[in-house]
Amino acid sequence: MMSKDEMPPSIQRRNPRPPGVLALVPVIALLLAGCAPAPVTAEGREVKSLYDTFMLAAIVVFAVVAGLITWSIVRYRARDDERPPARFATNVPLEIVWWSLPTLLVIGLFTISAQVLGAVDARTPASALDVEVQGSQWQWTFTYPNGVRVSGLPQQAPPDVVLPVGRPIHFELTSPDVIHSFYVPQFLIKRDTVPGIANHVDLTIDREGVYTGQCAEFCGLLHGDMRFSIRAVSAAEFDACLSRQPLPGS
Ligand SMILES: [Cu+2]
Repeated sequence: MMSKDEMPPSIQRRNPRPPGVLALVPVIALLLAGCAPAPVTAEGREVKSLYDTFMLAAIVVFAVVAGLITWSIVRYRARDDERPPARFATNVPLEIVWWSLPTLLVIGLFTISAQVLGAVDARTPASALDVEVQGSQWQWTFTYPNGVRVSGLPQQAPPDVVLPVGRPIHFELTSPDVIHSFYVPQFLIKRDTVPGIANHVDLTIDREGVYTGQCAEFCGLLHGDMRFSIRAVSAAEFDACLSRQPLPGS
């Protein structure tokens, strides 16, 4: 057989040493975790914290498992000058460890997930601003407590909904036709509008800005046009907007 030094350079270049792919995995995972948009609601921050916790747990588990596998391969590789390593059928203490650690990890992740889910799904106090949100083919209609509506039309400028920061908002979600999904990436929460069911999501926006939303459930021909934007303003500016008729953007 031809040794590597005897190979033509072109062949040597086609067989490079394998890169440290395993070392890149945690880096890629961290970069992907950074893809989640920065949350702008109190509830979104809890969701982001949950994402980060899961990512951290996954990195630790990967490092431990890959590290033990690598150590076992190197430490117990076959050597000509050694007898084969001892073989065991069972090892009760070790089995208890590798059964209990993943079980405790799963229970812990389940517990904090249930806590975050409960907090995100909680109804806000009676002082919340009630906003009705109707998703229909293919537009969104937002109705304020005073009856003012902000509505969009397909293939036209999306509706611009003005909302206050620092005040709980109760979104009542409905649909007259098919399932749509109310989704603003910076909120980190998505909720369906389902015909015949009054769904809801309660949020407190804590940063002023304009946040683009989009229907996230394929609902037919012009699904892609079901966009909207939420303009979060100070409470004083919101009250001033609400007292004007019609609202900006309506
Ligand atoms: Cu849709």
